[in-house]
Amino acid sequence: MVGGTPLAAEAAQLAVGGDRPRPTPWSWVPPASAIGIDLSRTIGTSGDHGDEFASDLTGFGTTREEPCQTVTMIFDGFVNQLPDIDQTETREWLDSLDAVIDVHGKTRARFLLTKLLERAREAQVSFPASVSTPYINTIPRENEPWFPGDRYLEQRVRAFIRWNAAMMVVKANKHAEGIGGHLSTFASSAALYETGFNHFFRGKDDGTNGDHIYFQGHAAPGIYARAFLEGRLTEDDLDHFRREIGRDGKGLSSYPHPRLMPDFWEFPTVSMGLGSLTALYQARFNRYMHNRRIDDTSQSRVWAFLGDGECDEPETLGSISLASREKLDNLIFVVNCNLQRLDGPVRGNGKIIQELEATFRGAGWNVIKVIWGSKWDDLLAKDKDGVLLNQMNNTLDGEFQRYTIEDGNFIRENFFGPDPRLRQIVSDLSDDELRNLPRGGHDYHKLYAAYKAATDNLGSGAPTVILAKTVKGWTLGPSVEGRNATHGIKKLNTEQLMVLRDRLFMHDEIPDSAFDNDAMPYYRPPEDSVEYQYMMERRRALGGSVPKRITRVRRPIQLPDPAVFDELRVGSGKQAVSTTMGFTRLLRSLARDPKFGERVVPIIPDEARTFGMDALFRELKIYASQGQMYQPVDHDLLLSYAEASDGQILEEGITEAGSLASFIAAGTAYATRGVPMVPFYTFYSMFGFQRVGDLIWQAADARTKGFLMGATAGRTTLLGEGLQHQDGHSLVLASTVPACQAFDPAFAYEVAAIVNLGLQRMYGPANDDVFYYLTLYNENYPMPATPERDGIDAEILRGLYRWQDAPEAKVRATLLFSGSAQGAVREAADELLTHYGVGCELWSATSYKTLREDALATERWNRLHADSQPRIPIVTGLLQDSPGPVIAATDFMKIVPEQVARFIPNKQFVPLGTDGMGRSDTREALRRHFEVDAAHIVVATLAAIALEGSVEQSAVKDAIGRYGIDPEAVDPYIV
Ligand SMILES: Cc1ncc(C[n+]2csc(CCOP(=O)(O)OP(=O)(O)O)c2C)c(N)n1
Ligand SMILES: [Mg+2]
Repeated sequence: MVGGTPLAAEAAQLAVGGDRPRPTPWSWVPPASAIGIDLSRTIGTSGDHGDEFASDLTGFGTTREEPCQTVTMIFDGFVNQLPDIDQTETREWLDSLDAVIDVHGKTRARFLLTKLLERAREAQVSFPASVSTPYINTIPRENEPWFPGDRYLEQRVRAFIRWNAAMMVVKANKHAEGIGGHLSTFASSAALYETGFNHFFRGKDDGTNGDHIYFQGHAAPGIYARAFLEGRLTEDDLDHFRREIGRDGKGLSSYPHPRLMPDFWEFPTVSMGLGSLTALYQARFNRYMHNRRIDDTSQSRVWAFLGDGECDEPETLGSISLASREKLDNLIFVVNCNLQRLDGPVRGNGKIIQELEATFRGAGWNVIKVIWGSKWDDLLAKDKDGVLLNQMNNTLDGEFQRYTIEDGNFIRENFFGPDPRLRQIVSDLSDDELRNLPRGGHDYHKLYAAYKAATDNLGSGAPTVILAKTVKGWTLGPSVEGRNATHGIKKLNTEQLMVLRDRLFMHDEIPDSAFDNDAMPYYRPPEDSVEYQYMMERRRALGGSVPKRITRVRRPIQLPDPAVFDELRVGSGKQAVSTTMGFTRLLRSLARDPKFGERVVPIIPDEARTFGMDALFRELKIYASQGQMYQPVDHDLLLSYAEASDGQILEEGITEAGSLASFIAAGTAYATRGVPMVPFYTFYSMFGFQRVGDLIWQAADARTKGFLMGATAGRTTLLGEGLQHQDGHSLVLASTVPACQAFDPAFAYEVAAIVNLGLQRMYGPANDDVFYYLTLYNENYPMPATPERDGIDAEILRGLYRWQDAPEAKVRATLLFSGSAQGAVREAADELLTHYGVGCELWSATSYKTLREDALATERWNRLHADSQPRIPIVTGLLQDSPGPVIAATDFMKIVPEQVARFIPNKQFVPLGTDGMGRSDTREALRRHFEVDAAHIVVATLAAIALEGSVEQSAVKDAIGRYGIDPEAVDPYIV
C-alpha cells in the first residue's frame, strides 16, 4: 500500500466482499451470556431487499438469503403479560409501523424506531439499552469536539516513534537471533497511545499521582521509543531492549516489569487478561481509598490498553460487571481491535467489535466504537438507502482483514460492487482513495473525540470502553500489514526499512546513506526542533512524562503498637483455638490500632464465615460504595452483615482473581498513591497459588507488599471437604516465587511474630518489596505461649527453632513439625519415650522456603569464594548437632521439608507428608491414610534409628503392631 500524503501513511484500508456467504446471526446478536438465550437458533425473517436486516433484538441484524426460519426464541413475550389499557391506541401505533414498512421499507422503520427510543431516553422514559448498534462510530461527526492539537506535528512525532519502535526490535533481533519482540502490535496502536500522551495521560511531576496507565505488554517498544524521544532513554538503552543482563541489569524489559525497571514501569502486563483485571480493581481501589477518606483519588483515571484477542481471556471480561456496579467512571479500557491475534483473525467469521460492544453494553458500560476514519463520514452522509451501512454490518472480520491487503479496484468491485447504489456512493473516488479510506483507530481526530468523551464521562457512573478498529502491522509495509503471521515478524531488511521510512515520510531524517554498511539508525529530533518542543510542552502541560514509577510516600504509615501482638504471645491457656482464630483476633487488633488501623485492608472472597471472620463485619464494616440501602436480614444480631460506604473490609464475593487484583492494588498503594496500605487477603489456601498463581507472579512483579493468608490449609486438617478443597501443595508453589515469604506456623504466637516482623520488614526502614504467605489451619488446640527467650521472633522468622529439648534418654531423635502437624509430632514424641525409650527434640519448622533460600545463597557464596572460610547455612548449623535422625512431618507434600534435606549432612532426613489425592474423611482417618499420624511418625522414627543400630528392627515391627498399621496398605500417592 502506498500512501500519497503524510496522512495517507496512516490511512486504514477497508475491505469488501462479493458473492460470499452471509454472516450468521452470531455476528450480530449479543452473546448468549448477555441475554440468557440460546443463540444458535436463528431468529426473525429473511430480508426481502438488499437493504433489509433480519430482525434481531437490536434491530441491526444481518441480511439473510435463506428462507424464513422458524422463530424459536421468545424475546419480547413479556409484553403480552402486561395489561393493555388502551387497545385502540396500541393498534394505531402498530398500524403506523406497518404502513412505514410497507411504504418505505424496513430501513426507514428501523430509523424511526431508533429515533423514538432516543426521544424516550431524553424524556427519561427508561428503556433497557439495546446491547448492539450498527457497525459505525458511536460519536457522530457533528458531535466531535474541536481537535486542540497540532495535527502535523503530532503526526511527525508519531512517525518518529513508529520508526524507533520498529528499529529497536529489528536491531535487537539482528544482534541476537531469536531475542524476539513485536513490531506489529504497536504499529497498529501508535495513534491510540499518542492521542493519550499528547492530550490525556496525566503525569506526576506536579506532585499528584497522575493517571494509572496499563500499557498493552507487547506494545512496549512504542513506549520505550517515546521515552527515547523525550530524552529519558538513550540509544544505548534502546540497544539493550530485551538484554537485561550486564550494564548493571539496566536493559529494557521485554514487557512492563516494575520489578526489573522500578523507575519506569508501574503496572506489569502482558500475561493476557491480567492487565485489564488489575486495572479494573485499581479503579475500584481508588474509590475505596477516596470513600474511606484516606486519599483523594478523584483526579486519577485508570487506563487499560488491551488487545482484541486478549478479550478471550476470562480475566479480561470476567469482572466487567463489577465496574458498572461500582460506578467506576474513572476507568477507561481501550481495546485495540486490529482483528488479529497471534495465529490469525480474532473472529474471522464474525465481528469482534460488535461482540465486545454487546458484552460491555450488556454489562452497563459506556461503549464508544471508533471504527471508521473521517473520510467515511462523507460516504455515510450519502447513504440514503442504508446500503453502505448494510454492507458495513454484513462484512465479516475475516473479509475486512483480507481487504487490508487488496488494491482499490478489488475494493470497488467487491465491497462497493454488488449494489449499484453502493457503487454510486464512491463513484467519484479513485482506487487509491478507496484504499486509503482509514480505519478509525488510526484517525487521531476520531480518537481524540472518543478519549474526550470517555474522560468527560466522569460523573455518569459508567466505565468506558473504546473499541478502536486498526490494522495490525500498520505502516510496516505489504509483507507485514494485516498478514496472519504479522504478530511474529521481528525482522525487516534494509529494503523493508526503506519502505517504512518512505511511509513515514522521514526521507530528510533518514537519508538512504543512513543505511550504509547495514546501519540501523534511530532518529531523535533535536531539542530545538518544533517537534521536540511541541511534544515536551504537551507532557509538561499534562504533568510530565509517563510511565514513571515514583515511590513518594505522601502519608507515611506508622507501625502498630507492639502490644497489639501480646494477646497471641501469651497463648490460649487451656482453651483450644485455631491459628485462624488467632489471626482473626490479631487482624481485629491491628485494625483497631489508633494510627496503623486505617491502613489495614482485609480482603475476603466470600469465606469470612468459614474462617470465623464474620465477627469483623459489624466492627469494620464491609465496603459498599453506595452504603447499605437495605436492612439486612440479620440486622438485629450482634454480628450482622453491615455494609458502609467507608467500610474497611473488601468482601469480594466469589472471585479469587478479583481478590488478588485488590491485593495488588492495596499492596502497591505505597507507590501508586504514595499511601502505604496493608492488605490481608484471607482465602481458601487451595484456591490460592494454584488458582491465581499467574496473578501472584504479577503481584511479585508489581512489588506488592502485604499478607496472603492461606486458610483451611493442610490436606488432612481440612476434613470432610475432599479432593478439590484439601491443599497439600500451596507451599510448594509458594516456593517458586522469589518475592514470596512463605510460612507454615503451628502456633498463634508464631503468626504474631511473622506478622509483626513482616510488617517491619515491608513497611519499616528496610522497606522491602516482598509479601508474606502464611498458612492458617482450622484445627483447634490449646495455643502455647511464646518460648521465653530473647530473639525468639527472629528465630521464628529464620524458619526453624528448637521448640522443646529432648528428655533424658539413651536413644534420641530430632522431630520437626510444621503447622498442624505439631499435634501428631508431639504425640509421637510422647509415645516414643513411653514405649521405646526414645527422647525426641522438637523443632518448629516455620519456613522451609526461607531455610532453603539461605542455604542456597550460602552454598553459592562458598562456591564463589573458595579461598575464604566457608559459611554454614542456618539449617545446617541448627541441626548438625541435633540428636539422631531427623524426621520432618508436615500436612503438605514431602517435597516441602525435603527442600532442606541436602543441607543436613551426615544425617538421615525422613520427610513425612501428604502426597496424593485429597479425600473426605475425619482428620484421624485422613492422617492414618496419608501416614502422617502419630503412629506413622513413631514407626518412621524407629525405622530411622534402627538403621543407625540404636534400636532393634523388632521395635519397628512392634510399633506397626501396636498402632494397627497395615504394612500392605496401598501407597496413598497412587490411590
Ligand atoms: C496468558 C497469555 N497467553 C498467551 C500469551 C502469548 N501472546 C502474546 S501476544 C498474543 C496475541 C495477542 O493478540 P491481541 O490481544 O489481539 O493483541 P494484538 O497484538 O493483536 O494487539 C499472545 C497469544 C500471553 N502473553 N499471555
Ligand atoms: Mg489483536
